[in-house]
Amino acid sequence: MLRFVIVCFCSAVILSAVPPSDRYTLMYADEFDGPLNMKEWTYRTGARFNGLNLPGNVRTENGRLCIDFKKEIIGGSNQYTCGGIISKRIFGYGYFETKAKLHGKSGLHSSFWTMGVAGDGVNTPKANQLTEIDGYEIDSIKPKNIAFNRHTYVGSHKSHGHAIYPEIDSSTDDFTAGFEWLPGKIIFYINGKPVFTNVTVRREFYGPQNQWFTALAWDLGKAIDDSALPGVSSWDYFRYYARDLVGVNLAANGDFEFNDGPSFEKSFRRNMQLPVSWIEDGDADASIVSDQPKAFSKGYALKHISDKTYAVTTRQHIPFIMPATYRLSAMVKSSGGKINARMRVYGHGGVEMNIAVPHSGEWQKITIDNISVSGMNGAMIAFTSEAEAGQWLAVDAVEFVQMTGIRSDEFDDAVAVKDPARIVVYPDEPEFICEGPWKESSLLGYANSPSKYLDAKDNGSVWWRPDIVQAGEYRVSLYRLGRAGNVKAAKITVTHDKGMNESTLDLTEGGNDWVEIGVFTFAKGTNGNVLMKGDGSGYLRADAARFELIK
Ligand SMILES: [Ca+2]
Ligand SMILES: [Ca+2]
Ligand SMILES: [Ca+2]
Repeated sequence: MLRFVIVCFCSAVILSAVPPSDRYTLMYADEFDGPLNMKEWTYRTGARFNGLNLPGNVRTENGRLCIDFKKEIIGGSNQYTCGGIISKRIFGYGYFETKAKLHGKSGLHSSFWTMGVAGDGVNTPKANQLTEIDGYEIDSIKPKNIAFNRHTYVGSHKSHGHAIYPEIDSSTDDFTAGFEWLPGKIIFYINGKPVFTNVTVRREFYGPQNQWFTALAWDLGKAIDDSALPGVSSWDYFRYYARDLVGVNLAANGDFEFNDGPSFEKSFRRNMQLPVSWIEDGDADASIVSDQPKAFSKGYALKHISDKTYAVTTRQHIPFIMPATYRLSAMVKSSGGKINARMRVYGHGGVEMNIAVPHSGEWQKITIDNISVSGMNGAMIAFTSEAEAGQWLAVDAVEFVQMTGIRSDEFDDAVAVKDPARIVVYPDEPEFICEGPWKESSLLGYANSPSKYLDAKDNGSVWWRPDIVQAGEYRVSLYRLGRAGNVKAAKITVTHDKGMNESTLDLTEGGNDWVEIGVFTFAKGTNGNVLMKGDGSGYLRADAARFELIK
């Protein structure tokens, strides 16, 4: 159920944490009053680890979701049974919270977590398993070990930072658990207190995911304590809050990169017919992820093409965003001919807005500005083509960005939205050019991006060469990863509109900090650059360069 209400956190529920800041607005809540709403949830089913997930083990009682843990005779043999529910809706950046009291004798793994599942292809995408955020996982044999984690599933499965909070017993009293999912970081809360932060790298795989409440029989190699059965884990509510995210790209997989990649393991190779995080209508076979023509960003783009006359839409719902003004943009290319293609936004509380995709053999940016999102349903963004056989459209770098609202500087640079007056060149971008055997470092640089390093004796160099859109005076800064084993005096050469400027930068000093190199005039284009070379012994470390227009 959707509730557009201010919730009163009365003193009777002392443990009910309020959101981490007053910027948050409640967007969705299920208080688990009355029978479980099967329009909103599906059951987890099937055998996993030591248990059989059964819908019959899921119930509501006294305003709580209860999952029973039993040992019972099924099909003539003794089995442990348990259960879980998965939301039909998907939830993205925001604050997720529940209150729980869990089974406390050995054998049950109770979790509050988010992870994408295969959707129905109508309301949610068929391919959408990008990330998993474990608001907590608790093994009842150790009810005081509240574990947090984040996983990614694109390309291969990776776990990024398991942590344990050991301060409370999850089985004796209700406790609240929440997490803020923000660009660049996830902050986990217990009883309203931030207890762990998981840093995500810039441009982490992003897309709204499904919410799970599960209790799974799992012996972890120890005996399950049958004497404590039947047991139960229970949850009082699920609440989800959104906040202003001005400047953040909220499109899921707007670069169409999550289907495949050169280093991806075969088992995680995706079906190129199903663009991850997108939904297809009409002649779905005409909507694919492709590396032909060459993508605008990285390796792949969306392509509409068929050997028959076709009509197809590739769309995504951006749910639970703050009412504000948004901008939709994309890079596009098309074959020309009679193809009739449009970029569209609808379902945002106003009449549909759309723009024709021009016929162009070069990548062109198209934009729909001043999209006023009202109400709580978010917005649908879509690309629709009607074309003859052989005619095609390509789309890449889709951005849906909040333009009005409360700004925050804590993550503006963590996202891919380009501001021509504030250019940041990162080591994973084509404007960062290195020569020599540079390696990717595990040291995270600016906006949690991996940095690069090189042994100075290998005589390498690096250029940051921004594409200047607006000529003018720019303050140039380098993000320094100062470490004791680095080069003492790295040589910096700035090539600008009036000549060259040489200086040195001490890479043994500072920590993770911006260092101003100077103010220089740059003409439009890519003639201006910053060059860094090593001198002496130690490591040369390179990360982001920033060019801020000052006049
Ligand atoms: Ca409740
Ligand atoms: Ca791309
Ligand atoms: Ca398709």
